[in-house]
Amino acid sequence: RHGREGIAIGTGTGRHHCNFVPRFANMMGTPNWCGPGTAQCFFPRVNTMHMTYGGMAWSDYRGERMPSVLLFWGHNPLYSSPDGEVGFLVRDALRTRPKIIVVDPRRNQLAEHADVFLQLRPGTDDALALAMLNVIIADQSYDKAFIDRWTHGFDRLADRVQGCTPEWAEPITWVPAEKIRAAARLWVDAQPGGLEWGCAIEHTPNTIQTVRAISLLPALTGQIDRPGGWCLGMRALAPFPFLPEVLPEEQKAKRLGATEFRVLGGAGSLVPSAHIPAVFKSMREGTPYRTAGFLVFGNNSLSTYADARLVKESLAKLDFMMVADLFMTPTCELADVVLPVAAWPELEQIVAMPYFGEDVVLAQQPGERVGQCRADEDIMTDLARRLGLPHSEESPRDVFNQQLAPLGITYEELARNGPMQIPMRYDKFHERGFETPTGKIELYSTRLEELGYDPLPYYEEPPESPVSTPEIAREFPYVLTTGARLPMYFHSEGRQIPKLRKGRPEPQVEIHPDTAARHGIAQDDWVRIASPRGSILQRALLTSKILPGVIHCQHGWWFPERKGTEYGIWESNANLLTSQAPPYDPAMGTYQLRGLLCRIEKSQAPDIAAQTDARSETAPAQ
Ligand SMILES: Nc1nc2c(c(=O)[nH]1)N[C@H]1C(S)=C(S)[C@@H](COP(=O)(O)OP(=O)(O)OC[C@H]3O[C@@H](n4cnc5c(=O)[nH]c(N)nc54)[C@H](O)[C@@H]3O)O[C@H]1N2
Ligand SMILES: Nc1nc2c(c(=O)[nH]1)N[C@H]1C(S)=C(S)[C@@H](COP(=O)(O)OP(=O)(O)OC[C@H]3O[C@@H](n4cnc5c(=O)[nH]c(N)nc54)[C@H](O)[C@@H]3O)O[C@H]1N2
Ligand SMILES: [Mo]
Repeated sequence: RHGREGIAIGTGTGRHHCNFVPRFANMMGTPNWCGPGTAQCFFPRVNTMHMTYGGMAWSDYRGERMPSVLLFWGHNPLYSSPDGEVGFLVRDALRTRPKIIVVDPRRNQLAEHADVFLQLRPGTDDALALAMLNVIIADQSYDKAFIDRWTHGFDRLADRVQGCTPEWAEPITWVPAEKIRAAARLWVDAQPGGLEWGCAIEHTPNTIQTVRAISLLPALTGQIDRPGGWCLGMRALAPFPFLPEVLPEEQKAKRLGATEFRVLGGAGSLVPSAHIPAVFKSMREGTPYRTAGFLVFGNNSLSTYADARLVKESLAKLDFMMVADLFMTPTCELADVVLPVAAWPELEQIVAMPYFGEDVVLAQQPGERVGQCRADEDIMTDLARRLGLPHSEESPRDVFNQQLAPLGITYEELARNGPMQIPMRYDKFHERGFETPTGKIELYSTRLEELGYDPLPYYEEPPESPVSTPEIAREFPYVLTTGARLPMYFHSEGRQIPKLRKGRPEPQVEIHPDTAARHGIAQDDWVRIASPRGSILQRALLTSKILPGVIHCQHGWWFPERKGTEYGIWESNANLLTSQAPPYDPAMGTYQLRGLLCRIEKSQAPDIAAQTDARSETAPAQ
């Protein structure tokens, strides 16, 4: 009734089936697949790197030598282990005692060992990166031969960052100018170096330019695709068959938000997706057309999208909602149909690391499967077959074999033979250049220019901050960051597992002891954290590891043990403090999850008994 575009396909992050979701959307004929990570996680790095370097680059931990310096930027792979540079490789690298630079508002365990620790105000990473570029260019310590031969637009970059001195950046970032200089010089002097960056730089409305600025630091030292440097992957697999070619042009043109955010949903994107706020608006308001159905494969929407109340209001307007998940979540409770899925050890898949690099490939094989659960890939395949969609004759196994074709091996053979490690080759760009329009590393991005965006990185103050909104800051004086990862939980997943829950039974907010004292807050007190949008309760964790002007609260909290259908999702959920409203990153459509404003006060404990009684009548049969 509402056209194919009236069905949105949702997903979460980092699970086996994530690539199958945009593939399924293309087969369905809907341009609108989305997830809380498409504009906020990894895709900004992937798309930026393809425009700048022609592919993803990774620190060289498996080659001829380890890096001599590691730059950890808003990233703690020892806990988070994401996107392919898995934590144990980082641990191996750390054992060889490289120099360490850490950029983080919190002194995390990497920062404890750092040679230079840049403790910055959340959301100002762009200014800091520009200042480091400024130092290297002013010092003339860059690799001139490499720059001349293999990069495009150096002079224009030099012009752009000329005024971005460490003294300029100090009041913006709260990092002393001398430390910025020291970091830039250590980065150059200790080469070869690896860059490790995380999603903190993708949680602001200046995401693309922040990622761009940081990505240029390795280019200036020329240790690209060299032993111990920042290396392009071996790309052992054929590109995943997302099937963009089966989505008709007139359907592509209907992708929500794609005309405006062309690095998210248009020509600048490797895997184009819809703009989240536009999808929810289409559910709520029916503009520019109505999204009436939502098929969700593994996402707790009420937890991980910004502005959880608006998300609920939007989902309530749907005609039909399906959620496939491992657990009954608050989001599943809103669905018409819930499909129980198989967990990763219950199914077969290809694991290739690092993502978009593929130096190691293995066949993950299922153990036992419990109950009636099915793999997401099988659910999508069966739906496609019932609907007679294009390519539905291909099984997940067929897709794996297509991916493995360049290796001359089938899934069965790979499963039998064990993991394949593709030996590292260096200087791969000497053969064909970099896969960018100029064949060089584009310090000046001709792709961004062509798409109508600034081809050079710039600083932009976060839209809600002590600087840009001093009137809000009078009432909400602290800078808020959310969601630094915990080892025992994956986002909102895992709180029903007692062994994991024991490690962090309750949500915690990190506050500097001096700040806490000012509000009469003691360790383990309940604290009300309020932003201009709402407030939540978490318990105080007093720590001098966080800047006194910064508050960090955990994300992903709900309480599976509570009766009733909402499981306390409105109590401690960080995304009651965030917003889906503009401004967004002009290219990627990213909204703000870190670097907002908040205030804190001591609170009573939450009244759980009252909640339970009020809702127990509507409790589902478990
Ligand atoms: N155990 C576990 N592992 C996970 C996840 C999980 O939930 N649990 N999630 C997965 C996913 S999807 C992702 S994206 C990755 C994320 O993992 P990472 O990229 O490592 O990111 P985070 O752990 O979110 O944050 C890393 C650091 O960023 C800092 N930070 C906060 N705000 C800012 C800021 O404004 N600027 C800078 N420079 N730093 C800031 C935090 O203090 C923290 O120390 O982890 C993945 N792995
Ligand atoms: N405030 C704030 N919000 C954030 C972040 C933050 O740092 N701060 N981080 C953002 C980032 S980087 C990301 S990537 C997103 C992550 O957001 P999501 O990936 O949506 O995270 P979850 O809420 O854990 O939702 C995933 C759901 O998938 C289920 N699941 C697990 N495995 C499978 C499976 O194999 N199949 C299916 N069908 N379901 C499965 C889990 O039980 C869980 O309910 O959150 C974003 N939201
Ligand atoms: Mo993420």
